Amino acid sequence: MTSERVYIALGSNVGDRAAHLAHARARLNALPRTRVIATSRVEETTPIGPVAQGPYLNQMVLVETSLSPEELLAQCRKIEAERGRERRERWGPRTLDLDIVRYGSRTIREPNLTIPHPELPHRDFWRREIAELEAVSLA
Ligand code: A4P
Ligand code: MG
Repeated sequence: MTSERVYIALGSNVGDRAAHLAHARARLNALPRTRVIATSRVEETTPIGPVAQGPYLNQMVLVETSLSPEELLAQCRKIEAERGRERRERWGPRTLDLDIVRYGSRTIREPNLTIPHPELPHRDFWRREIAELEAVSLA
């Protein structure tokens, strides 16, 4: 089965932010037919969007997987739930968020899944983190 390179963005701004990110990295690496190839630096970032909230820790993870995009999304939702993620308002504070930013070179436009992630052009820290991972993974 062929596998694809997928960039997953981690974000947290509630509770023990570093521990939430560590949980996500470990769980992604333990998923079936999936392994973590490289991780970017963890960055503290100013919250984006209309909601007043605390600063985020953000990190990009590069995985190789043969899970389908839909299977991977379901796993990401499960990992978020394990850290007590509650969905109240869009762009509101969260213990743990996993966004699939890129999935190989695919373009997906489904009601519950848009790839590349539509915020990619607007988030400098994501683009910086991806550039960091591309440098590592091509070396
Ligand atoms: N969904 C669609 N496409 C995707 C994708 N590529 N990856 C759907 C993951 N999910 C995707 O997500 C809502 C629905 O989006 C999911 O059910 C899935 O089917 P959600 O996580 O429940 O809601 P959300 O996170 O509030 O919305 P969204 O649009 O994912 O927002 P973002 O982009 O995650 O923004 N500031 C800083 N500094 N750092 C941050 O990381 N994040 C946000 C949240 C706001 N401000 C931030 C940060
Ligand atoms: Mg999200």
